[in-house]
Amino acid sequence: MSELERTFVMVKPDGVQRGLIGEIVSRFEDRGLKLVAGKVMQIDDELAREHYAEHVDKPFFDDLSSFITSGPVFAMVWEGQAAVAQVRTMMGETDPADSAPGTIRGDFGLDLGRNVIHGSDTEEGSAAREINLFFDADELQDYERIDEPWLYE
Ligand code: D4T
Repeated sequence: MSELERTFVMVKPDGVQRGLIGEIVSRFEDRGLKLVAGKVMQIDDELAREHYAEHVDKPFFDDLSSFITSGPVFAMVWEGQAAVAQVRTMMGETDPADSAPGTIRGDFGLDLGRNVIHGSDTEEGSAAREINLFFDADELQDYERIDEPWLYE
């Protein structure tokens, strides 16, 4: 087994309203990833600006900020081998219209501005930054899944 990673994942307000939390959690659980934190929460304007700092000056930022603060999200941390990249692959492309069937956005989305889920990108430090932004250290659980010997060589 190579090193385990943690990644930040969030069901966005559209996914929460459409009742997709359970389906999305099931996909990651079935894959063998381990849920180490999760909470329903509301993102305020300040957190939206921090989380989407790279997009603050983009023309779509105001719509993006209104959307992400429009209702509760389900924030999570998932752990597993190459978890950051595996979650990104399972999510599909940023635009659901470009996402393959079988991916979360390819199965549940049609529009770029309603793309159901967020997952940390693979850039070094992104996942750790986002986990720290949304969770306190004592909200993250360390434990073993009973099937770990059957998930990893
Ligand atoms: P997030 O961060 O939401 O998981 O999406 P990605 O990591 O896949 O994509 P991103 O950071 O490039 O975009 C963030 C968010 O902004 C919306 N968006 C993006 C938009 O509304 N219009 C646009 O032109 C772009 C590029 C969708 C996702």
